[in-house]
Amino acid sequence: MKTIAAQPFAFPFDPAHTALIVIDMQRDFIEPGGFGAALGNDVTLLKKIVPTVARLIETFRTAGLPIIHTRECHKPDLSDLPAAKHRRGKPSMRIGDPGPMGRILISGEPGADTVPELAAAPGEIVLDKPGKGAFHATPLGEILAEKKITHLVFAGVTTEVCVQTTMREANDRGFDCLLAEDGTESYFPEFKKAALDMIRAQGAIVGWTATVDQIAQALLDRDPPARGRED
Ligand code: TIU
Repeated sequence: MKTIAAQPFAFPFDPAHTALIVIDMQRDFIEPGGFGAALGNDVTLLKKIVPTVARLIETFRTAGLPIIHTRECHKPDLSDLPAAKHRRGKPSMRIGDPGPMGRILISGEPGADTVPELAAAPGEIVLDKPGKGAFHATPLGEILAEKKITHLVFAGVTTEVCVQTTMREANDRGFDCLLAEDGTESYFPEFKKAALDMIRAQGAIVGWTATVDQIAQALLDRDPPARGRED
C-alpha cells in the first residue's frame, strides 16, 4: 500500500488496483467555437489546466498504471441523445448542429476529440459517453472490474458537472476516489471550490482531493519537480 498526502486525510491505495480517469478534456469544452462556448461560457479558464493534466497522465504512464480517457459525445444520428438534453438551455448552437469544429458534441467530429496535448497513447482506453457520468450507458464498470480496479484518480472538466457526477457514480459503486485539485476546472471558479469542498466534507463523503505534485510524489516515490523562483 502507498499513501497520497490528501484532504481531508491521507488516501491509502494499492497501485496495482488504481487507475486514472481523465474526464472530457475535449476541444468542444476547451476551445472557442465548441459546446462549452455555445452555452455562453468563457473557455479560457479550462485551457490553463492542460499542462497539469498532461503531467498527471505522464505520471501514470511512468508508473505503468491504467489510463482511461472519456469523451462526452453522441452518435451522428443522435439516437443516444435524450430530447431533454437536446432541448436544455438556450445555447447558440445545439448538440448536433454544425460548428467551426464540426457538429457539436458528435462522435468522430474534430470538436469531440481530446485536445491534442492530451491524446491517448496506444493501449489507453478512450470511452465515449452520452451522459455526464462516465458509468451511464458505457462499459466502464465492466472495464474496471476486469482490471480489478478499486481506487480511482480523477482529472478533467468540468469539476461540478461531468467530473463530480462520475465521482459520485464511482463512490456509489464502491470505489475509493481522489480528485486532482489542479487537474480539474470549471467555467465557474466558485463552483469548482464548492465541488472540492463538498467532495471531501464529512470525512470524504464522496472522496479525497490532492494536488498533481502530491499524487506524483506517492506514485513515483520522488520529490515534486523543482519550481522556478517565484520572486
Ligand atoms: N457544461 C459543463 O459544465 N459541462 C458539461 O456539459 N460536460 C462536462 O462537464 N464534461
